[in-house]
Amino acid sequence: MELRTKLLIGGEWVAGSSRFQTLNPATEETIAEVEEAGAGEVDLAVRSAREAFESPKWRHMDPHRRAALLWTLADLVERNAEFIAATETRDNGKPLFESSKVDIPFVVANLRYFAGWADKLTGDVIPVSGGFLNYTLREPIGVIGAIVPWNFPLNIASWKLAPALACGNAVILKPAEQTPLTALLLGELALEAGFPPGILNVIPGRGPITGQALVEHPDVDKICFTGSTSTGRLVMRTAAEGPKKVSLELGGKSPNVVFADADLDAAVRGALTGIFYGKGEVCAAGSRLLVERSVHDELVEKLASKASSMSVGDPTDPKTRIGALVSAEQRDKVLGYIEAGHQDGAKLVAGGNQADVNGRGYFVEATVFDAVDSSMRIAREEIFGPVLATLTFDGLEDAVDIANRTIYGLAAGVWTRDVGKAHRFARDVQAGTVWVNTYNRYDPASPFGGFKQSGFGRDLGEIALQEYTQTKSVWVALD
Ligand code: TXE
Repeated sequence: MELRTKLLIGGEWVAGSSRFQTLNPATEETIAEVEEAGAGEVDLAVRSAREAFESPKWRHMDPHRRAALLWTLADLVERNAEFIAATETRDNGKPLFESSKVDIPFVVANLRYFAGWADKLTGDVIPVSGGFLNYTLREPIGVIGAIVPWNFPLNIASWKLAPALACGNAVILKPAEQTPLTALLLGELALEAGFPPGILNVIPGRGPITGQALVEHPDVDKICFTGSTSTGRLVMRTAAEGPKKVSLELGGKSPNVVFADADLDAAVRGALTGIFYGKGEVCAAGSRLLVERSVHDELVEKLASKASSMSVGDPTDPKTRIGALVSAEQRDKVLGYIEAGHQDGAKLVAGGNQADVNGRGYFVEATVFDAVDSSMRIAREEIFGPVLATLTFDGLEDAVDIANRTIYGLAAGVWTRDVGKAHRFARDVQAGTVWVNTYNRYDPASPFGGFKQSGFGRDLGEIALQEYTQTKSVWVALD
């Protein structure tokens, strides 16, 4: 494969109305100039998606054939995994270890999981009154605009397009402007797999230009979005004009709670993965560590020593576990929060600075603050970087109370050997995913999404099919 930089619309590679650069955040070098879809290209993409969606070739395609297309796409991604993972690492700055061992294999598994659903979308027969047969059909929604972020570029794209295509929709994928390259590679593979032209369109571009035009377009039936809470709010407001359907997966400030009876070494490992995996640019990052008072000193000491020895480095080195933040803007935002931590009186116990990796790139050290309380900015706001805020609690009720003291509700972790306590916490915490004695586990079969201001709608799992189908009720008079 080779890098693609044009827009994929209606099965053709076309020029945009402008261009933008995508950088390698580890070297600050330009990787490519990418075509940007303006309102005209967005309109073209919507028209070709509509035409492809309405075409009998797609509408009346046997469901098992749609499944086969998704399976073929999964095989093609797997065959090209090395190049795709390397491209993801160059574009995003994430360690090659993550893109090659986690992100791209997840894309493959996810495409296969939803391929399996394509011919299993059944309706119901409903026992209505009178002499009637009533049954339901589950039909595709139509043209889906998928707007995805830069932290798991291809992975989150697959969370949207795999179920959307399995259910028989047409998709317009808008990758984030920081990381457009792997989405274009996927577009190429979808054509090779044999998806009809126009069923998957890929249109890179900046949010306020391409993204906004896609949300505004009257012939897009649904927007599925993952990104910041503020942009999610704007997307929803714009979509209200249609009105068009919306699902939103937004930010988080997830609590990772360690009780005194936990396996502390496992909890330390879980705290580290919870915040430093993906450089902390993870919507479900365990960015608030809540530690029960009696084990606080021991746990924080272990954590600080491990965090201080975590090396930040060249993402292409297979041994690197913390790569470069996605952009200078994101690095500055993270450094700003480290400054805010100092100003608010939190105690720095690890990291706290930019990391020097060959004198270039947007690297920040694995950073841990202790003595944080819930009023501080670093405990309230999504940092989206390798910065952990440690708070102390006394007992289960206090843990739940502090855990829920946030506008967000995406995920939570709990570490304890007491089964009852684990389940009580899981019941009482306001979060869409709860991990017990583990953190950051995902599977294509398990739903993911937010409570509270972390959004609504679910990605992954059988429940995601609801986001991409609509129900039709059919009445038949029997007499
Ligand atoms: O996100 P945006 P940004 C959080 C994280 C990060 C902050 C800012 O805290 O520091 O958001 O990141 C597109 N109409 N998350 O500014 O703007 C945009 O092009 C339509 C959490 O990059 O939400 C991109 O494709 N689309 C999050 C996508 O929205 C628009 C992941 C996400 O970008 C648009 C990313 C508009 N007006 C950031 N403006 C998570 N939950 O995982 C932008 N976009």
